Amino acid sequence: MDLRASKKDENSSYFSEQRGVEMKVSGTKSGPSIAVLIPCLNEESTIGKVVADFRTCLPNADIYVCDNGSTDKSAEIALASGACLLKEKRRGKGNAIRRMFEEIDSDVYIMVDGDDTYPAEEAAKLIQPIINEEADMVVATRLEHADKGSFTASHRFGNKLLRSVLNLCFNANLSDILSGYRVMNRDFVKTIPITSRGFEIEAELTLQALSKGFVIKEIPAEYRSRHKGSESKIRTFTDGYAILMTIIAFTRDFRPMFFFPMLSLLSFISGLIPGIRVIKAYLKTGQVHYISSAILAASLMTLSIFFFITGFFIHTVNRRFNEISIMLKHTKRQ
Ligand SMILES: Nc1nc2c(ncn2[C@@H]2O[C@H](COP(=O)(O)OP(=O)(O)OP(=O)(O)O)[C@@H](O)[C@H]2O)c(=O)[nH]1
Ligand SMILES: [Mg+2]
Repeated sequence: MDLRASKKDENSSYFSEQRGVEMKVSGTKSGPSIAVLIPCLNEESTIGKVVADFRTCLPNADIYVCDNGSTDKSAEIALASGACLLKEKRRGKGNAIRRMFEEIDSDVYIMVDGDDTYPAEEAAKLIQPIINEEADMVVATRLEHADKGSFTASHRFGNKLLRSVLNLCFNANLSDILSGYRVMNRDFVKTIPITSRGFEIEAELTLQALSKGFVIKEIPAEYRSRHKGSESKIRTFTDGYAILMTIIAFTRDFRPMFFFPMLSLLSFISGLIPGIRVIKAYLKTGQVHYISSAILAASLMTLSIFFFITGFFIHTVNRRFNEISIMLKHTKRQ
């Protein structure tokens, strides 16, 4: 479905009335079409500037704002600034991004926050690796060029912790897994099944890319502090926990030969602790003493074997799925 040229359908909540601004059809003469996707919740103080900045820096791009529940004037300001507005019933940033991925048709997708923390001027350099087909997703990494005050101490710590867990689980070396400023190609956007509802979306995009073999390129970019009076929507612990659970779920499903042997090892060591004295007593006396310790140790050892075997099963199932998806791609191309 192509939202570049016209209103989607009669029942759609997509608004094309742009108050005097004609909707542009990008990618006709001068190369690939570009869509800027902006999730927005109560950002009336900045959304107009973000849309205007992207219109200046990328005059041929189509700009979309997805609002799902703003109680301020964000939606009106976005429309007045020349953006196309999508309304989404389900709350959460992840739902807003998924809606835009589903509905918008383009060659290149830029995802950026509506709080004016990411400069539009950096977009040109972020797009290049996608245009040159060097990467499927370019991530603007913030930690090198972050303004003082743009990260709270807890956010910086959480960022590093989650990044380290993800890098360990996926044998990766990424420096920012939670950046909201990304450029993606059509193949990536249209083939990954997004399931995140909230702030796990950025981590999920990275995890989807890693688990499906898409190429990620990181480029350092400036990260500014929020404007005075505008409020962060992220809840450090609740959202941090949801992101951690997303990383763990992806590791379980896509790195089973790392996840399950780890559980197996943990179970084995836990079984060894009560088991040692049972074995020692048995070697001394030839009889099984400490019955409860023996039962506990045997159960944990059995669990350890069970985890190990589960890893193999899931690995085999994944292999078959990989083969099927490669075969489907081949069939599509023919
Ligand atoms: N549509 C939509 N957008 C959201 C929702 N929650 C947050 N956003 C937008 O997502 C972007 C990022 O949210 P922020 O609150 O800035 O989160 P953050 O950038 O991770 O955190 P800060 O560093 O504190 O700014 C902003 O443009 C928000 O308006 C939501 O439920 N729906
Ligand atoms: Mg922000």
